[in-house]
Amino acid sequence: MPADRIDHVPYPPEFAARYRERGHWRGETFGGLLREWARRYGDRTAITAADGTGLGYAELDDRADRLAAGFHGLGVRAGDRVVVQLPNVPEFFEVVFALFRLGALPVFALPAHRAAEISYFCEHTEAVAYVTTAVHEGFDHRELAREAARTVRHAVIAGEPGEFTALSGLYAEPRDLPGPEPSDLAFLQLSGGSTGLPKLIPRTHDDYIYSVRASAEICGLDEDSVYMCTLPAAHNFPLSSPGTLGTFYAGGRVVLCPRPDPGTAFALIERERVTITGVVPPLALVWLDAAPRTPYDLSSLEILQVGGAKFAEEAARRVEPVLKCRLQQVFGMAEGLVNYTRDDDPDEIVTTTQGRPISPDDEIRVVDDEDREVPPGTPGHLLTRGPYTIRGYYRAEAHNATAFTADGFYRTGDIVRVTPTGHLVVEGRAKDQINRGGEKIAAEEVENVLLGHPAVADVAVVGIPDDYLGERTCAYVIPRGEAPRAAEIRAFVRRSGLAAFKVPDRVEFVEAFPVTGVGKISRRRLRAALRARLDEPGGPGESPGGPGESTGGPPDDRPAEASSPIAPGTHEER
Ligand code: OOB
Repeated sequence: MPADRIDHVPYPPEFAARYRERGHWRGETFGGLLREWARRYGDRTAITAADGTGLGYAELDDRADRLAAGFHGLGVRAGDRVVVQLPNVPEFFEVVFALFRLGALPVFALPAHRAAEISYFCEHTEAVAYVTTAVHEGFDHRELAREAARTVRHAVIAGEPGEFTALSGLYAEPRDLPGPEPSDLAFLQLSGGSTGLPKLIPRTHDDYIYSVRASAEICGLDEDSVYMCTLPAAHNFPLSSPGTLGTFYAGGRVVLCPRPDPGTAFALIERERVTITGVVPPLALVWLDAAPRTPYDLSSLEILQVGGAKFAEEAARRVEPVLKCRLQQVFGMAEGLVNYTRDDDPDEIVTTTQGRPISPDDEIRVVDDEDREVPPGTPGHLLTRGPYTIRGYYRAEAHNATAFTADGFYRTGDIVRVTPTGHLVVEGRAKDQINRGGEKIAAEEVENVLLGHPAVADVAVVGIPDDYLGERTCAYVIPRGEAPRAAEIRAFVRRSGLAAFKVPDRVEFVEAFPVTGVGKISRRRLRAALRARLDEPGGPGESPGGPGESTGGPPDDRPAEASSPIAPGTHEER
């Protein structure tokens, strides 16, 4: 197998043995778990859709079986990849569990992804099928299906199928299917990425089930828990921290929230007596603003989880008094490691730290630029290894050589410090990724698109500080000849088929980049130099090229269109 075709870098046998010995890995699969939940929880409601329709555990189990048979009938087999792009609807879980049962691997696309991302996932994983919805938030996903159909054998549509296969027609007579092993891959999750092409994260049944079970325990979920899935269901945070899967594990009920705006979300919290949900920081800010004058009764809410990006301490302090519920900070990553503040942590810890790891077997190293451990309490690069953290990305051998240490630690790209209590505080980031309110954008991916514009001689995309989103994106462009309009630059990114959240919020035209030296300068250094400029007094408002260096292209500071993969619609609230 060529080096870049390695699907899964397995856990070394001595680690796997240890994780089994300690009871973390219990030899379970998601397909098997659903069967057990159906036996144990039977007719109890597993999922309540936005329209109030309920789906019981036994029913979910049965529908997953029927759908597994249907996918099998289409020729989908164990190990095959299937790109799944569904919004927060019950079918998401039916499809995903059907694929788990077959041993086929869902590739978790987000509803905001567009042709560029979807085509890439289909091609890179050599997917056999693409499952999506007909129309979502005004966008016709069958257009994406038309593109995907060039590489996948089947496009399956929830809703009006057009020329494609209708999901509703796939439910067939259940049949006996062998199913995967616990150590097999369960699915491919998406990485926020810091390089040109998004990376895929291979997770096994063993490792993911451990993180789900332990998360459910840490968050105190039980049969009375009502978890509202507010963020897109496919994202790691609402999927497993403890998320929908953790809620199923505990026998609770999942409520699917179609949009996260306070009007929709608060109404559902009242109607369904929601006890716990998870949001990204900008959404928490919107909810904090709206809560004091909402007509809805939010008193059932016991825990508000906030994660995906740094939650400002000042906002963190407002959660309990305003929403009358406990705050839980969650610092996690689809690659594995998840940290939570705990119920019995003092308020000061809950508001000022991003929590501590799930597992006693999560290994944390904080190092300097030369990989030497820094003294306790000093900020440094966070490296981690453990029972649910991957050892390598999917088919990305060259990238894996730098993303992991020789002894298997994942380089998170986050700068953290560890408090004397063992909690982590996220101090910054050392990766070329922009965290736009929880939405992750690889600078290089957007730059590569912009370099294809005829009027762009060079470009660097960086995050600029923003009170609401934490960061917004700014493309610094050296024009070729006369500077085009900023709106044209943004429209170009949109037309390229990238998700709308990757469209730069702001475009600045400069004559030169603020770096010294001759020859080709690495883009990484360039971005670092631009970021350093932004941190100087004067901040982001100043031209990074310094006085006189900006060509002062047409001022255009309108934000990108309202969209977000993990907090859709939050922009409309402001
Ligand atoms: C979650 O997962 P991803 O894969 O979208 O992003 C991971 C990255 C982290 O490496 C870090 O840079 C950032 O997102 N991040 C945070 C954070 N939570 C995530 N930075 C500061 N403070 C936090 N609380 O975002 C994710 C996965 C599972 C649970 C929660 C979040």
